[in-house]
Amino acid sequence: MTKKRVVLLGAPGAGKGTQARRLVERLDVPHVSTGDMLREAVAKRTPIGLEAKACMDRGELVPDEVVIGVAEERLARPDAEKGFILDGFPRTLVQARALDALLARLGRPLECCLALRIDEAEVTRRLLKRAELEGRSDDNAETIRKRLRVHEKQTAPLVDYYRDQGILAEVDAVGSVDAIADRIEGVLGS
Ligand code: B4P
Repeated sequence: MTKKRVVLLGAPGAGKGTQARRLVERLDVPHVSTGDMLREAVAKRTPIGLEAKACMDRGELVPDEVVIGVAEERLARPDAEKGFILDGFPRTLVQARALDALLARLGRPLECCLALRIDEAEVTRRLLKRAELEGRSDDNAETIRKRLRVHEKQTAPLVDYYRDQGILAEVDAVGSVDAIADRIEGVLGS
């Protein structure tokens, strides 16, 4: 049976958003991207957006309590009962534990953490290319370096966290978008 309660883990630019958009179409579950939700809050100048903007522009993580609130509110909505693709959340151990506690309360535990494996040179190349195409304020050489350091320190340890839970699947995230989507499909469908 296909797994439908999934976390996508990976460095900035690993392709979490790209693969999540494919998966939600195929599985007919909501795409829960904390990055997208925070960017929307920034665009609307909400209090959360104003707090998040400075952190995002510096390449730092937005405070746990802010992001946890945003993610919990989204996951508690009825459409997430059939499953969800979490993209960019959790990013710290505190967030991972809060997510586990929420899903335990809802009686819908995670089924899979997909870790996208990719090296720094390739993600830097992708993000600099995205900077040319989309002009995102956190896609510049200095901020990308900072985001990669933050990822290594605060997010990479989640691989062990989910390995210990027995739900980790590592996927090679280099190659065409289609090839990577096929690898992910193989993992989730098994
Ligand atoms: P995110 O929006 O999550 O962004 P990301 O990590 O940069 O990107 P992603 O991995 O999704 O890459 P994408 O598919 O777009 O986070 C932004 C910021 O928000 C964070 O730095 C932080 O400040 C804040 N934030 C978000 N969540 C948070 C949390 N939980 N806690 C605290 N703070 C949080 O791919 C990148 C590029 O590569 C694209 O241009 C794409 O077209 C290209 N690409 C994708 N796949 C490719 C492939 N196979 N080959 C070539 N190019 C590819």
